[in-house]
Amino acid sequence: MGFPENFLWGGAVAANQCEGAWREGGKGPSIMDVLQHGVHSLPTEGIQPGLYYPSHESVDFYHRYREDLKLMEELNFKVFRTSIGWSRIYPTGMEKEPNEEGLRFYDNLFDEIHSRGMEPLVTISHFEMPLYLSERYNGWESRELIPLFEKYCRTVLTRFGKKVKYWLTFNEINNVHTMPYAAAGIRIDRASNKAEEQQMIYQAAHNMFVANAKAVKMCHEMLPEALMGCMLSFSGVYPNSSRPEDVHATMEIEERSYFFSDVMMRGAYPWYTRKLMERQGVQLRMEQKDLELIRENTNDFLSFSYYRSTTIKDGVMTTGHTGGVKGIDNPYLDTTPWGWQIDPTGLRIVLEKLYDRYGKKLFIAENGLGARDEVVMEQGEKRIHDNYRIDYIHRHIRAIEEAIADGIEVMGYAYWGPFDIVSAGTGEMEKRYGFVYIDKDNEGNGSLERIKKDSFAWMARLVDLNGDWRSL
Ligand code: BGP
Repeated sequence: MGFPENFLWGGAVAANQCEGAWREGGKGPSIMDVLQHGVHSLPTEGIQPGLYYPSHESVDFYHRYREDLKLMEELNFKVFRTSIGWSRIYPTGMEKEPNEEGLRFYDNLFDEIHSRGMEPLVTISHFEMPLYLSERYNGWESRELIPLFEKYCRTVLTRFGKKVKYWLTFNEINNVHTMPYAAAGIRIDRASNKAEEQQMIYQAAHNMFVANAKAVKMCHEMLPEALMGCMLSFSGVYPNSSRPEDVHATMEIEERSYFFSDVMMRGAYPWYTRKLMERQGVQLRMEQKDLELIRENTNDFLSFSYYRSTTIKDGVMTTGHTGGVKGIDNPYLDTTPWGWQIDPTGLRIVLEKLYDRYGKKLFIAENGLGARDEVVMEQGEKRIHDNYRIDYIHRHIRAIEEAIADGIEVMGYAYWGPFDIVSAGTGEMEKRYGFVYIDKDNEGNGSLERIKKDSFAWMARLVDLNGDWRSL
């Protein structure tokens, strides 16, 4: 038992959920800047005066990253995952030349990450794109985005190639189905019927697959030492009963996600999606070379987020959330106030299934507990007693350790939201994941003060022990 010597312990955030400074440094508005209540809400028509948009200030990482990364160093992290805001580099996506100030920001950020003893793991597009691209082209539904993304990738790979070894193309690409605006910049609310909606979704996915393959190719040609991973959301899904219909419905739900990783890891459209598209009347517009490109440029590793599990009952509608698909509650599991069921063994199962399916290295790019934390005053000091978070991590770490003991190659574990950030799902601040509390509420009030929670010292020690929880 135990974790490999070079295991990458760390934390993960996304630019739009922590940076703020939405109009500074030459940045253009991004799709997240017009959302008030997270990825399931509809964007407002442009930025409306007087309305509150959580991404505009977020937790001000843009100005406070040095302070925050110092805390990450104290946690003994080896890796820090963040994303590049596309609209910091190309404010509308259309410019011929990149915005130097945006590039400089990430130059400094990546330097700081290194100087704090961590490797950056960089998502090229984490639930965002320049707003202009969504409005003009309906996001990834249009093929026009492929060369624009290629240009953006070439810029960041050229500029940061020496500083960044680990790359991811799109965050949770399989959420194009359930949160199409955030994941692909498409407005399915503008589709006139279900068939049109499905057409948009699959077309966007196809264009993103081509863009992903081009990014992989570019990375391999330009940076032979670097790795380009893909990133999906994989929650655990179980049949609600042993009824064969429930088992089959579960399989179909899993295939909705496997579709994405099959294309990017195996390099071909799986048979089950071809059939599904045919039945839904989807006709993909593609170019001759697309399939060859996809076949020849598969990702180097598979990263994924895992928060919880759910159960599937045939005939009962499922919904999609940031934590993955949601069906019926499992009576054997505890549930958070946000309805997420805590299931460490589910993580072990997902790791085994993914390794079995692809046989390539896995990276846990997100895992964590969103909870309502309370600040209490003790001997004149602000304290946050978050034992529930310690318990959650402890149990998930043990599950990962067991999977590693089974022979699965896990590259690392990035805890989601190591300091409190804006929730992607709802736009709230009060759904907190951090080891560091940030004083800000759902309406945007607060001093932005950073306060260590009890879990901070525990996590720092766990990482220092390379995950040896027995010695804690
Ligand atoms: C994932 C996203 C993240 C993140 C996380 C937690 O789906 O990749 O951006 O926020 O879920 O979700 P939430 O913020 O809704 O609690």
